[in-house]
Amino acid sequence: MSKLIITCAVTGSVHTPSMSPHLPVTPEQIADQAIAAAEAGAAILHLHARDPETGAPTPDPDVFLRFLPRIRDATDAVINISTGGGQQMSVAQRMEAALRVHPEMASLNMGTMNFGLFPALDKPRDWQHAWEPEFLEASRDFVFRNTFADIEQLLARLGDGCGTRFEFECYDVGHLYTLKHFLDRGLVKPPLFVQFVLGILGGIGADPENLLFMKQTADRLFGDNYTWSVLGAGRAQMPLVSMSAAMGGHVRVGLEDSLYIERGRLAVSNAEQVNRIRGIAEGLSRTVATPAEVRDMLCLKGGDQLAF
Ligand code: KMH
Ligand code: ZN
Repeated sequence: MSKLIITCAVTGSVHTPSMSPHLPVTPEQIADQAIAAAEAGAAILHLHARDPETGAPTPDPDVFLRFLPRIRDATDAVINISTGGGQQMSVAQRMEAALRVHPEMASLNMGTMNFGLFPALDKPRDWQHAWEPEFLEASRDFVFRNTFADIEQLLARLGDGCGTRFEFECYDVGHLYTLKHFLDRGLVKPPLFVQFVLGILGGIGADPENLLFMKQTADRLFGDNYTWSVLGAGRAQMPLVSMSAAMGGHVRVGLEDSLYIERGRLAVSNAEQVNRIRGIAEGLSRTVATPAEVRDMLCLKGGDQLAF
């Protein structure tokens, strides 16, 4: 089995500050937690930004630039900027930060879909900010837009234009076929780094059988041209990433994907989740890949090629 790539998705745009006191929100908190996650073994840091005052997701490149230099200077980790952004952001806004900083990696979401966060409203909470329940409720009518034209634009402007390579986020089997379409057209180049995303309401469910099906389908479509990683949303996180580690895949953890370390216990940090999967993987005789090894495995341009 190859060395294990651990991606840590540090804050995201799914959870809101009232759900966990440990969710990093300010540039300082995002940088501190990202650096600690890298020290724990995360070779790739998948990053979103939040408004430092309210904790609401923001696409503002200036906010990204309040934490990116600190992370770059303190770690060798691969910086991966989200182009999925969050609800209430246009596709143009979602790509702004990545186009500004020319990261080694960026996420690329492989299809338009529903993305339901509103079940989180079922749990009664004291909301710190009025925007939080409104944001979750709005997801009932939210379309997560990733059309063929959007994907083509990102591949051209960010991939060809900035030398960025992609974390192809596939939330269902159809997204794998869309990726294959772009491979056949020569618009994406191997080795592909495919993130199987399980457990989002609107995408494929977080069942082990579905992971096997995604993997079997990707094997058929991509053969030796790809490497794969898994993220499980919410309580599915640790079981599914453990399954991936056992099967020879790579893993993504982080508070973007789950706020918990185990049933009923909030993770106190991103690094805690990185340490947990690292221990599980090492118990399975998987060795964790360094950022340099990841650059080699995924053909990345190098951490000295960033535009900041
Ligand atoms: N929140 C994840 C399920 C992105 O940033 O491009 C998906 C994600 C999207 O990471
Ligand atoms: Zn993300």
